[in-house]
This record gives sequence, C-alpha cells and structure tokens, in this order.
Amino acid sequence: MKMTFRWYGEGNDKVTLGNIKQIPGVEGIVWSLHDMAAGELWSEERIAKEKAIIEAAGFHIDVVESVNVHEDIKLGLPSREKYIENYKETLRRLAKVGVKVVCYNFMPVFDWTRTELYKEMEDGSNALFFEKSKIENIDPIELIEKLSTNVDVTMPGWEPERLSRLKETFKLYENFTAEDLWKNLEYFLEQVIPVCEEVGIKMGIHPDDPAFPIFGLPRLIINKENIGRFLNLVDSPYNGLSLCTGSLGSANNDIPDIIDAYHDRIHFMHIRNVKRYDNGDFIEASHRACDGSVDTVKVVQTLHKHGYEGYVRPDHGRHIWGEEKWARPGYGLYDRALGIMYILGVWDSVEKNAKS
Ligand code: DNO
Repeated sequence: MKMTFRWYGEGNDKVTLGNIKQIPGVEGIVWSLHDMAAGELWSEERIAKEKAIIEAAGFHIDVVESVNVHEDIKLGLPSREKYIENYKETLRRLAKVGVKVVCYNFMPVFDWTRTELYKEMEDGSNALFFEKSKIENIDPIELIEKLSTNVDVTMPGWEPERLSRLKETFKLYENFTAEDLWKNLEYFLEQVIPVCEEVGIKMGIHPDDPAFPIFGLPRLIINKENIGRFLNLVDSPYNGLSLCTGSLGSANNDIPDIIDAYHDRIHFMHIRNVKRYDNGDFIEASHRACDGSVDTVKVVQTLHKHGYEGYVRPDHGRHIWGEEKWARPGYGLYDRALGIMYILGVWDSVEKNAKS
C-alpha cells in the first residue's frame, strides 16, 4: 500500500505541502490541474510546473485525480470525438512525466453531491451531510446555488462553466437511460484504454457518490454487480478502479467482498467512513470503524490479505478544531491526517501479526 494525500495546488489549498510532509507515511501527492475545464487539453508546461512543485517538496506525482470527462462524452454527442482526442493526448503527456494512475468519474452532471457541507455534530466538529428527503424535494440548481454561496472555493465537479449550463445540461439528459450511459462509457473506454496500454497509465473509475440515482439521473458504478459489468466492458488491467469506501458505503454495499472480487483491478483506494441512517441519510464520520457504517478495519485487512500494492488516500474528513473556517469542505488537514494514522495503524498491526 502506498499512502498519498490529495492536494489542490498552490494558491488553491490552505493545506501546504509542508503540512503534509509532517504526516507519517505519505509518499505521494494526488494532484490535478484544477482550473482545467473538462475536455481541455493539458499543457506540457503546466504539467511540468506542477510536477516540479510537488517533487521539490519530496513527494511523487504518480496519481492524478481527476482528468475530468466532458459531458458530451457521457451524453454520446458527436462533439465527443474532439474531447476524447484531448483526453488521450493529456494521458500521453501525463505518462511522459511519470504519472501511473488517473482517477476519473462517469457521473452525469454532478460529481459528489451532499445537502449540507458543515453539519454540526455533537462533539463540535462538522461534516458533509446527505439528507435524502431534501434531495427528493429540491430542484438541483437551487441546491447547488445554496451550497456554493457558503464556500469561496470551486469544488470539483462544481466548476463555474458547468454550473452556468446546468439547465441546458439537465435538458440533454431528458429520456436518457442507464443503458445509454453504459454505451457511452464503453465507447469512451474502447478509445482510451488502448492508449493507456501503450503509455502505461492505469485508469481508475471512481464510484458514483452517492451510490444511487439522484435527480432522475442514471448512476452506474454503485454496487458489486455493476462494477463487474464495468470491468468487462474492456477487460484490461488498465481499465480499473479507484475504489471509494465512502461512496459505496452510502448504500448497503459489502466493500470487503467487492475488494475480494476485484482486488487485481484496484489501482487506487479512497478510504473513509460514512454513517448511514435507516431513512437513507448519511454523514461523513471519522475513519474509525465503530464510528460509521463502513468496516474500515476489514477493508484494510482485506487489502492486506491480497497483498495490495496500489495507492491509498484518506478521503473526506470531518472539519475539526475549527478548520471549517479555512479548509475546503471535506478536505481539511486534521481529520484526514488522523485517518492516515488509523489506516496505517491497522495495516501495520496486520503486517506484524502476519510476520510473527
Ligand atoms: C470526492 C472525490 C471525487 C473524485 C471524483 C473523481 O471528494 O473523491 O470528487 O475526485 O469523483 O473524478
């Protein structure tokens, strides 16, 4: 297991590389060019600059999260061709500087969705919260407008150019089925995976978050069966997973069982915990297994059992010790650092037991 930490780049993240350096075990920075719109070709200069900054701080740049997929590719519009060409060329450029894994998602319209970014907890911390009945009764445009006014950063998947076209985008998805989306995903993979095989980049799709349909939009990467179907669309080790325990944990998925089934196609793990309630609501919890619905101990034990050598990062944390005043929602410093210590603690103890 190779431990990494997601960082949004200089001037775009209050967490510094110096802060990250002090967290035990972190070897690499999970990075992206966050100002690039989906579908744009990444410039070699910008890539080189980011690499230099990260490597100068003593980290590797093996994992990029994300190279976003343009909506026209998901919708299967004729204009997808140029965006797929840009995608392939971006992958070639990333491979040239040593990138090994690219994380992406294939969720229509939105990336991850929550109804509250700073839900107060009894202990004074706060966290991302999803209230199912609210989602069922609110217009998505209104929800995103409400949430965006609380934060002064651009959240992944909520880029201004995407948000400004939300109404039109929703129109394009009218009468669009899950089977349409599967077809378009297959088309994308058939184009992109041969390039990955040639240049040595492993693609890791991120599960849909939450792992069930919202706003009448189809969702594909939501359970074991669908993940199996996805992996068979193009049966290559380069067509793999960024397995996120929090996203899959928002529904009743047996994540250790999913790891048992597909461990050889997992290139990147996002480990976090969510607490699910009977009414379908869920909240981000600490990484500790007993604090949420995901058995994070068993997740790490299962990875160890399969000799997992891929990348891992702690995912969303709660906002603690007042960091909600400055941190990106879900991406503070402290709780993610505590998460790392928990994950490494479980890993080290399993490792030690295995050796004794
Ligand atoms: C949430 C993240 C996602 C992820 C994308 C991958 O915090 O894990 O936004 O980066 O879905 O493209």
